[in-house]
Amino acid sequence: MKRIITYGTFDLLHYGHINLLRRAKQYGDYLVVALSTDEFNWNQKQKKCYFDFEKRKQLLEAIRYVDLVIPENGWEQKVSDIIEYHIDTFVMGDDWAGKFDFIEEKTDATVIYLPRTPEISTSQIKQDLEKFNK
Ligand code: C2G
Repeated sequence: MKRIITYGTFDLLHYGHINLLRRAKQYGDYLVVALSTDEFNWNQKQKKCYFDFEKRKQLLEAIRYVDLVIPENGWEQKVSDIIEYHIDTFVMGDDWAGKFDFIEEKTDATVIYLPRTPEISTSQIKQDLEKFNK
């Protein structure tokens, strides 16, 4: 069984996230999503989520490509996650290109960066909604 992992906030879940998850799943049979906790988002990513962790987790668990959702509590857990969950492939959108190459030195996992879906983002949705409601 080929196992994949990816990380993210996935707030205001949109088709860009789904595109990433669908393509990530193509690298194997079992996709683990490490979902950023509310504390991690706020303390380390300066992101205030619209949906809290439990709601974002519920949404991700409803996606056919996702097999397991685990919490992402910090930047440093990736290597131990990959070992603990016997991950073969680590996948991220290419806005992270190069940032996680160290994983290939520290684990047997392959690192893949996939092109982002260009025109959509959570911040874009929030900006558009503000405009619509003016
Ligand atoms: N993504 C994408 N296309 C978009 C928006 C997002 O492919 N239009 C991808 C991102 O590249 C990322 C994943 O979807 O791989 C989740 O995006 P975010 O929720 O914004 O995740 P991020 O804040 O980048 O957190 O430790 C890593 C971090 O947790 C990643």
